[in-house]
Parts: sequence; structure tokens; C-alpha cells
Amino acid sequence: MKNFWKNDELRLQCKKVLALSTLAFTVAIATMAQEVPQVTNVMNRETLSLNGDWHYIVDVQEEGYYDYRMNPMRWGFFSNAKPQRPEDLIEYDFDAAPTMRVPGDWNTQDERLFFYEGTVWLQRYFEAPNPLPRGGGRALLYFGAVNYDCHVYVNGKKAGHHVGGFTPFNFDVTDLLHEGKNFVIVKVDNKRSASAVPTQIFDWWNYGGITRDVMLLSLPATYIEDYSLQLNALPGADGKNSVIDFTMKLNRPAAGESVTVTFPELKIRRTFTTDENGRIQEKLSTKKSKLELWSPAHPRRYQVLLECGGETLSDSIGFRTIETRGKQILLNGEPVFLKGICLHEEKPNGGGRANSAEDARTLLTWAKELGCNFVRLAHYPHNEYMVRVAERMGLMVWSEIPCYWTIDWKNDATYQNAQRQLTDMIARDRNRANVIIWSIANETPHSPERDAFLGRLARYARTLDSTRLISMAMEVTGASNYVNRLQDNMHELVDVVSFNQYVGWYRDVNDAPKMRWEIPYNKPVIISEFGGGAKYGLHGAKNQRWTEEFQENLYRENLAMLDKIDGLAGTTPWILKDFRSPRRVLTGIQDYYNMKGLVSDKGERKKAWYVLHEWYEKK
Ligand code: GCB
Repeated sequence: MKNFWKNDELRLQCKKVLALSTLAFTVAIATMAQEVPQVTNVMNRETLSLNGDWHYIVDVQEEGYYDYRMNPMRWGFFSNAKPQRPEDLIEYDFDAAPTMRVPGDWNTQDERLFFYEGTVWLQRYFEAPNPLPRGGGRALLYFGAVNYDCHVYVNGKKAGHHVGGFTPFNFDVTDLLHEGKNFVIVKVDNKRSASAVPTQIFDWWNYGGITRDVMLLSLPATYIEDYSLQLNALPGADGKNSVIDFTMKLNRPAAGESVTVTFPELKIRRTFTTDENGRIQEKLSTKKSKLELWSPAHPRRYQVLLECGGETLSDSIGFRTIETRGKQILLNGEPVFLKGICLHEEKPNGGGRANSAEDARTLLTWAKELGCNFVRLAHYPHNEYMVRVAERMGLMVWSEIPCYWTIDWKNDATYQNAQRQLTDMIARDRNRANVIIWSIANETPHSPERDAFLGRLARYARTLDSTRLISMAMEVTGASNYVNRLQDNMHELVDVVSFNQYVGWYRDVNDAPKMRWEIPYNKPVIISEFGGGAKYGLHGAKNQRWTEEFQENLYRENLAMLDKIDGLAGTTPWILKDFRSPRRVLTGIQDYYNMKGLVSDKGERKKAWYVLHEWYEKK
């Protein structure tokens, strides 16, 4: 503590005050951070959960860093300082501060924080793993997601900094831990910014906090960081002789490490050796057994064990192919119609951010009951439970990064941020058979800069994963005289052209029956959004806004219109459940909810639910 003026962290914070650019600041922080590449499949590794009650201090003015002259605060909040003598003045005390649940957003845990967007510091103690990692073993502090910007400290020392609210990250904290009682402090800031991803304006609640699981991972010195197991081609007629592409990467470039892959049910057991980069790239053949493919009707997954060093990592992997042919999407070589629905990652009953397997089951069961085989997880990567539970339930997934509306296209730091979110989304879920589409954006205004930004992102996505489809939710722009023309320069870079359209709500009320569609591309089309708002229980004439009858009629007319679209390969109407949004201020109707759900926030079905259900039953 005596050395606080020399403390790098405080110096860096001061530089921030002196208006270093965001980019320079990020780079400066990154050079001292101990972030290591995302470790995948954390759920099946040896972990210590740090979920639970964390103390918190709301910090409107960054008091945790600065004094009244904007000089470094003497007892920075990250140090968890305590008075050493009775006369010492320290004007905060985590131990006396209230607690909130982690994972959890602060907005729904403290009514004073419902609309709050700013900094909150969170703290908890934990017992170090016993024994502490030795002989080069590593301890990684893993966060499923923190919204939006966070600085993490362990025992008063900086562990790292992370930007982006919906993807996992981990810091190597081995050297910061000591035996017995340790503490971790996280400074979270969810303020909006024009250069962030998402940017300043978006139509969902900006839930702040440590919104997903926190864990301490204990790993050997050399561990499997990431791997991929993908079906290379469909099995032969007898279901045998499939080829599975296996790639694997260690955390360091260690040559000659042996890794054994076992699929007990497929009678596969092979041992490979890493190359000088610590990687393996091999093929596995299912010669001996008939491979059953993953599909919504039969969501078959196989147990796999990966052994390396002292660690045995297990996973459940499904195999399928996904591709397009002309205007069709082919799942396992057969045309499939995507009967979908959009959803936000929000618990029912005003509960805030969804963050558990149970939340995922509730929401996805509603989607299944609606007749869906597909969900669009809007507008950001949802938590890992959501994807894994969907895989088990037989729901295909569209997964998206929050390049939403007016992104700062010319800003390279913004691009890097988006690319990082895309990379982490793909790294986490690349082994989930149900994920069939990576979406790189939603409803972005056309411009050459936007095309350059998104084009670069689409090309980059393909270098990371060539086994899935790329798409983005575009906007219908060429509408005139009852013609909806789909036009977007990005059509060349996506596999599926997806469009949001709001005939009957934002425009052309009553005109759905007259609409003609012009789609000049020989690619599958998904209508990635349509819909309108209704308050559950509000009844009236079908031309009366906000009534269930209005929404019911809108669905009837839109679905009849969609039936006329040549090459329609699926749809994901907007949206499963009413969700919170600060944009939706109409008193008595919206009350800060977007009301376009087919079910209310409590799960009550509106009349339009039955219209879509019936349409899906016939598809
Ligand atoms: C859209 C957006 C979605 C909004 C929706 C609406 O086009 O993609 O995020 O919530 O419209 O309700 O206006």
C-alpha cells in the first residue's frame, strides 16, 4: 500500500484522465494484463465456482480510483483497504456493503439501480484451491460474461481488463493467489458509448454486472485450450465410414505431447502427438460403427473424452452437415424449413438477465411448444447454457454479435472489438451441432464504410469456421408501390440472405396482402423479424393498436404474405416474450417493455401465438 504512487494501475488510470485515446488506453492496459486465450468447455473442467453473494459499491464518479483533484485515490477500491489504526480514514468498506447475487444483473437486484448505467465495484472472498497449482499448473479466473467493461483485481493486484458484454474471458491468476483466504474485486461499467459494440442506442435493457458464471479453473501446466470435432462429410449409405475432422490446440507451443481421443459409443480410440505449435490436425474415421446424425427430430450426441497430461476432458458432440443449394438450406443433405422464433436472454417475470440452465429450459420449452425447430438468439451471444440446452432439445441456433444499428464503422478499435466478440462466440460454441448460422450484424444502415466493416467481418468469420453458414439480419430497403425489394451489397458475402420487415406495424398497415416480393439472389431467404406489439389481455377490433386482435391479424396477414415468397427457407418472428427496453415508454401499455412478444413476460399466450403455432404445424 505504501507504494501506491508507483502503482502501475493508478498511473494508467491517470493517463486515462489525461485523455489518452481509448485505443491507446486499451493497448496500455493489455500490455500489463494476464489475459490468456479463452479456454473452451469450462463446464466440464475442474472448477471452483465463485458464484454467490458479492458485496457491491455503486460508484457514480469513479471515486474508487480518484480523489477530489482527480489524482489517484489513496486507498483505491481495488485494494480492499482496511483501517490499520483507529484514527485511519478509509471511506469505504466492502464487508459492510450490501450484497447481490452473481451471476446477476444489478438492475433487478436493487431498485435504486433499475435505470443505472455506470460503475459498480463487486467484491468477494474465496478460499484458494488446496493445494495451490504447483509445478507450473495454472489457475485461471473465468467469467462467462460481464457487461460491459470490467477491470479485475485479485488480492489488490490487477488481473486484467475486458471489453464486451456477452462473451467469456479468462485471466491467468496463478501468481496472484496465496494459500487460504483471497479476494477478488471487479469494477464493472455499463455506460454506453458511440464507439462500442453495441453502440449507444439499442432496443433491449442494458443489464449491468457480472451477468454469467464466475469460476476458478485449475489446469495442468500444459492443457487443452480449444478443440474442434466436426463431421467432414455425410456417412455412406450404410451409415458407416464417416470422417470427423479433429483439430486441437494446447495453451503453449509444446511439441510431442500426446492426446488421446475416445468416442466409446463409436469404438474410436486414437492417440496423436502435437506438432511444434502444440497443435493437432487429424481425421477420425467411424469405420466400425454406424454414425447417427444430429437433427431436431433426433438430437443425438456422442460422449467424447480428450486426455492430455493429467486432464481428461469430456464433452457431448453431435454430428451433422449444414449447407445451401440454390434457395434451399440442407441439413444432413435434406432441405429443411427453419421454423424459428427470436429471443432475448431475459428471464420471465421481470427477472432480468437469464443466466442458468433452468432459465434456458423455460424459454426454450416455450419455443418448442410453439412448434419451433430453430431459435434466433438475438442480438448478442447468449450464455452457454442456452446453446447447450437447445442442442439437447433439438433446436437449431442462429447466434449473433451485437453489431446493431449505428455502429461506428470507420473506427478500427470498434472493428477490433466486434471481431474479438465474433472470435470468442465461435470459439465457445464451435462444437455445438445445433449452431448452424453465425450472424454478424442486425439492421445496419447502408454505406460503403459499413460494407467494408461487415465484409471484413464476414471474411474473417469464414477463416474461423468453414462448417457453418454466415448471415446477418438486413433491412428491406426497396419498398415502393407494394413491392418489397431485398437489396443489400452484403448479399455476396453471406450464405443466407435474411431480412427484417415490419409490414403491418411500422409501415403499410393493412397492406400485407398487396405486397409483392422481389428477391434478386439465388440464395435461401430467412425473414429474420416481423411482428407487432400487443398487451396480453387487451382486446378490441383488429385495427386497434396494442390489442391481441391487432397482433393476431398482423400475424395472419404476414404469414400469408410470407407463403408467397419464392425461396423462403425459414422465419424467426419478433419475438417469443415481451422484454424490457428503455425505448418503450408508452405508459399503461409498454411501461418499458417491448410488447411484441407472442407470450407476455409471465408466459401467457397471446392470440397471435396460436396463429404461428398453426402455421408451423403445417410446415
Ligand atoms: C427491429 C430490431 C429489434 C427491435 C424490433 C422492434 O428491427 O432488430 O431489435 O426490438 O425491431 O421491436 O422494433
